[in-house]
Amino acid sequence: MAKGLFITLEGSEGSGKSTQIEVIKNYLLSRGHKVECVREPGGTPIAEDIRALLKEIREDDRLCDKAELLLMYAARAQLVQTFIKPKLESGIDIICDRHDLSTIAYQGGGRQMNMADIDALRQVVLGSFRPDLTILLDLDVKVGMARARNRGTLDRFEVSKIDFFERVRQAYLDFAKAHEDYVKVISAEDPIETVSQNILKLLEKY
Ligand code: Z5A
Repeated sequence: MAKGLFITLEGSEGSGKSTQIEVIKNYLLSRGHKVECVREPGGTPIAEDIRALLKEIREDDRLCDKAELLLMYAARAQLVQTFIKPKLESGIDIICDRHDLSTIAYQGGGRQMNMADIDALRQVVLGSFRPDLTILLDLDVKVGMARARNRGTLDRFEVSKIDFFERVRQAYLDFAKAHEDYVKVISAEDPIETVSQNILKLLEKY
């Protein structure tokens, strides 16, 4: 049996990943694929508990950067081992809202953590496992922040300052440039329908 496709969506906050994931799902379903969607951090009961810890702003304790990084990889290990790999093996396509590139962008770029540490953890958790296709939705940081802020209460990541999100965006673009074979950049500043059409064009080509 053919393996499923592993497609990831990346981008900073408000870039429209959750909005566009349905477009990709419907496209694949229309082509006769079996498809499941998940998000990171999260996607299994244990990984969703870790997600809650990661997003919560606590008055009694502050999550330090190293703990944040380890929790991201703990959640990813659980999701990849118990959900993503078995589904792909059984021929089901997986579309994942964020994956390992988010760690490179947020913990590597945003938090300016040591990339060698991140690479070492990736090796332990993922080895050579990587997406077949990553769609990076890129947009001006201020536009993304305004979209996210329209939704109300901010989580532990969303309260970050603009220079944090500028570093995240730059790390994303740098990685995309160095991995053009599977990371494709699409502007997320256009209207929702235009972004969807550009994603569909990319999938047709792919
Ligand atoms: N994180 C990390 O640090 N390291 C890691 O390794 C991983 C994650 C895996 C997860 O939060 C946080 O974890 C994330 C990074 C960190 N934090 N940040 N910031 P999340 O999953 O809750 O948040 P998110 O991934 O950033 O999702 P989001 O803010 O909901 O963004 P989105 O899914 O990309 O956007 P959306 O919900 O589809 O759209 C947001 C709004 O914009 C909504 O009202 C839409 O209708 C609107 N929208 C979308 N597209 C458009 C266009 N084209 N025009 C106008 N309006 C639009």
